[in-house]
Amino acid sequence: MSTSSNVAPNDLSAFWMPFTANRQFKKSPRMFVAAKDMHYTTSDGRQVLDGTAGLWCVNAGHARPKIVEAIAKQAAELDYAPAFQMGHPKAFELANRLVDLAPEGLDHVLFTNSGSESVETALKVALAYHRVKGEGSRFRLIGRERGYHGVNFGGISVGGIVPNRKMFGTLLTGVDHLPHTHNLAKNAFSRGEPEHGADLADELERIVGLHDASTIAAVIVEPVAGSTGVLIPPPGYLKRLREITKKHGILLIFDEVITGYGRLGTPFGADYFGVTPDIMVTAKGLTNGVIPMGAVFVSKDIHDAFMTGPEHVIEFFHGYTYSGNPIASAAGLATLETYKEEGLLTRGADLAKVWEDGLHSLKGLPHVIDIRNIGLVGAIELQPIDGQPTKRAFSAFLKAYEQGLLIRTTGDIIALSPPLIISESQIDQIISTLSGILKTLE
Ligand code: PXG
Repeated sequence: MSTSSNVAPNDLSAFWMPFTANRQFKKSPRMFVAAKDMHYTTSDGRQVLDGTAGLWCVNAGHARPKIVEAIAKQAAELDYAPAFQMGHPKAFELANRLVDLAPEGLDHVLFTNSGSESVETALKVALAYHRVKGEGSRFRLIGRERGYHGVNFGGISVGGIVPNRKMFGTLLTGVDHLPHTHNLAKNAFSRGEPEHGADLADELERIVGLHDASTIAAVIVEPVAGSTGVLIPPPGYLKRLREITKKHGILLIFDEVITGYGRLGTPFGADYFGVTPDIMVTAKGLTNGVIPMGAVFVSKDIHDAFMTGPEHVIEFFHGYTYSGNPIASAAGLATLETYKEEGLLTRGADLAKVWEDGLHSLKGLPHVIDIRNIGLVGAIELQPIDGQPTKRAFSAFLKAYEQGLLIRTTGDIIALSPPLIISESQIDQIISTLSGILKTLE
């Protein structure tokens, strides 16, 4: 048997790891055994600066006392309560706090256990909403190329990342995709929102023209596409999507699993861009990544459309055993308190300039073909090695880990999204470590 700090490579075969090069990992494992604030501790006792907030979720940093205490207390007090036909106070309290924080008009919350489940929930609400309104012909869902909406069937159907889709059969039918907005030729090395490409939102008019508005239920996009390499929308793009969807009675869903809870320097991406969707999908930062939980915000209009018929009948046939789980709810409440006490939901805005200047100082280093930033998110796009896509960025990831820095890579793009408690000197550390690595990459 192994303990967490004593894991030998021959113990590793049973766990088929998610989105991981399993054979490479198991030959040369990278293990974290502890974490505090901005740092992980590795199994060989090294400190690693967290440049990615875990997987874009630990927005308040690691092992924050309030959250740790809330979880322990809740586990002892009420560990589980049935989620269907029964309630417990903390889920209601959390929903109220979330609605207070959300853009005006998003007045109701459905709880889930992940971003992927939040996406499925949102898509199902959208389809059912039209049906209860008597517009059941609206069955189409429109996503976007290079979009990431988790890994379940609805999410990969509206998503636009080829390897996540191509293995899995026919997916959902009745799905179409907007073009993505990434344009290196015109927008490389933009700071913040890139200048060109707002007109790509008009492609939605083309799609509506093709299928007819009466068949379209919803459009789902990430305000800033995260997993696919930090693709930032051109100014006006999301506003235009809002106008077109409204005009045609189509619901607009923002997938804010990454952009929610302070990542852009505002509570939500909707606040950053000044565009309110009909449905907002969140997870990750909701509980600081500590306990799995997601929240789907919906407008009053959507919610109220379901509240008809006999009162003893279930209004929406959907939910999870762990929807609004007591421990997750307690973690969510403590997380929101921590964000509030420390001003973390807007701290990204204070740091954005330092972050932007640091990142863009890497321009001109070998293989760097683009640098992008918004709030406390950054991306460095590298020229792929001929015939070996992803290899260059992956070797940057391995080198960074050896040098005490955690980064993410997707394709040949390095993505950065540190906890919102990061100090300016830690930003400098990220930039100087990356600068050293970029100079030595093959
Ligand atoms: N929507 C969006 C926009 C996401 O970014 C999901 C849905 C799915 O969430 P769950 O909780 O089911 O994983 C995500 C998840 C990365 C990375 O490094 C991104 C995610 C997850 C893991 C890694 O790009 N995003």
